[in-house]
Amino acid sequence: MTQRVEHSYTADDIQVLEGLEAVRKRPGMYIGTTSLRGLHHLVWEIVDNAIDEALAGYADRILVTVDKDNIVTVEDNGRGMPVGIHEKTGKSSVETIFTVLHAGGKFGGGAYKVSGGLHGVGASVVNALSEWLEVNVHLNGKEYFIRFEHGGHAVADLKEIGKTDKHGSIVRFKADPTIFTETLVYDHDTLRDRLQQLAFLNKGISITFDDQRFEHKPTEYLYRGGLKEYITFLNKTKDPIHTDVISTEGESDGIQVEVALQYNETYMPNVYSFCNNINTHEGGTHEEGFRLTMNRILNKLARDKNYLKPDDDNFQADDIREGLTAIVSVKHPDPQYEGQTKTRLGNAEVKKVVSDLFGPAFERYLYENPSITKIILEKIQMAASARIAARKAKELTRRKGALDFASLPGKLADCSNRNPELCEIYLVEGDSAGGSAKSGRDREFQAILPLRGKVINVEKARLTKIYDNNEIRTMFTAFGCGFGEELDLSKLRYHKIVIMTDADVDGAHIRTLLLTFFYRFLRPVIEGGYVYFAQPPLYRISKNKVDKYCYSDAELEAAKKELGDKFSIQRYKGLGEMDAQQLWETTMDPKVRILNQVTIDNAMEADMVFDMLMGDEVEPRRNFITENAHFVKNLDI
Ligand code: TTJ
Repeated sequence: MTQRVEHSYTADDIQVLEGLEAVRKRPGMYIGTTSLRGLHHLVWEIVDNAIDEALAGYADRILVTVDKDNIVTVEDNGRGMPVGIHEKTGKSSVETIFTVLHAGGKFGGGAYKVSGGLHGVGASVVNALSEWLEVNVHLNGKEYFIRFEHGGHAVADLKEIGKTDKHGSIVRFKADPTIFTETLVYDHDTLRDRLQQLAFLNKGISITFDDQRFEHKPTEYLYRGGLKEYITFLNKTKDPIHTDVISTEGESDGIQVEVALQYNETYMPNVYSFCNNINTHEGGTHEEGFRLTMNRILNKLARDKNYLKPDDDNFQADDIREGLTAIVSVKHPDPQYEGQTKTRLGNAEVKKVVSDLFGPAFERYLYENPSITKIILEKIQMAASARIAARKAKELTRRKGALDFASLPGKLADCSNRNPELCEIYLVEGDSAGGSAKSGRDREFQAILPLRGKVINVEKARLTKIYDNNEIRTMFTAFGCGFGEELDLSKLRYHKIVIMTDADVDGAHIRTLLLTFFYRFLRPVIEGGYVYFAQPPLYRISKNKVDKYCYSDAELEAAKKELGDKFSIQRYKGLGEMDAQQLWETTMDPKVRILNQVTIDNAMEADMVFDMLMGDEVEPRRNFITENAHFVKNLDI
């Protein structure tokens, strides 16, 4: 469908060029950043167009390829982009799609654009930021081709290049190195995870990922069960307490709603929401509609079935969420996003639509499945009693002054400086390494907290037990910033919290247990960039009484070459093998040490990693621990 417009051909043509120039001048305005994340945006924008064609009902297969030179190809088996001359520009419609900002939506053929990407900014942005981009269209028995170079300029008009019996669109592009100066190398896991997620969120669409930089075969993601399969996937490492995934879908006022949920044995809620395939991290009206409906129906049932006595207060939202894995996904023709990161859905009407579609279906399911209802209500009842007990325990803890600094157990060797910006606290595995760290540190600004034994797995323990745990309490007290809803970052006593563990599997395990704890109780502390991993050396290589420490195998190899013959190598297995002086010189001295800052780019991803780590499956955990670098980005040396 084209639109009638009154611009003249020439005027529009100028506007076109200005448009793409503007994108190249200020890429950040269109893709947020030109870092790795921005690079991936290019892929998502193109993929979203293919998803739209599939959601419109014309395509069911999408193939995404990354070749050895990081050239990306996205192919769908849809109708094929329109090839006729576009009234407004006088150029082919394909060329118009890739050279006019915001042109995408006008080719939707009546179907609205639902997928996320750059919120519809369009394929032209990708073209503008590519060294070159090529499009092949298979349509009505013919194949067409066009190529753009140097930031979006068509080399020639769209041209018929042969016959075909296929239909669909193929886009290939090479990101422009003068724009993406940081890196042109796509991250395999980022692409894979998002493509898999898109397949979960859009049931029946086959999405194949072919990463030719690696030796493995292409992977096809195809989920006919959609969100139901997504929930099963999320609960894979946990024990569900009922076998069915409860799900519903429907449409009202042009808004599509899908909900799926299942309770598991754990105590942690995992509720995710999406609008138009975008993860709405900050929630919004769809999540509210879901939560209120859950609360209303489960409280009503609990009263009817006498789980709540007439005098009892209603179950709280937190009781109902314990161990709940749920996904709410809506598709909306005109989404309004709010919040700090524009990931909260604001459309007020969505709350009622979700509630009207999900409520009756959920209620019917529970009435038809009384045994499952019983399991769920018993779990919620347990959560409520645990909450009441935990509140008492917390009050008691507070009354005893356990969170006051004065009551700190003797284990913490604090620093003398009181300016949090300058202060660091080392969480050290084991008493012996703790001892070395205490002697080796600069006590002016470095505090040491030795951790005894295994850190409690907060995913697997009830709140009472967590609050009762000595290491946890000492950490809360030492950090000083409180936790959960009462967390106040301005009270954080150290702006660097450094996790220092052995460079072995046990050390990695302790690290992940600590991260889980931070993630669940002190997330803003991670988000604020205050958490780091220390990196002890793996080797010491010595020659003529001169020592050199190596932090990786590559460094060791380089050092061997440099030193020529006759040297001795010591491999460090644990922090305990180093004396205080060595520990300072290699791992704690700000002048030489390597600190890896912990980041959470994507809360959901991190959460799933935690689930995997904390779950009972040994194999994925071992794999993760060996590749652990995922979490962290190398920061200051
Ligand atoms: C629009 O209405 C007429 C028939 O084609 C419709 C359309 O836009 N189809 C379409 C676009 N299919 N696939 C695309 C597409 C695919 C990729 C990979 C990238 C882009 C920018 C568009």
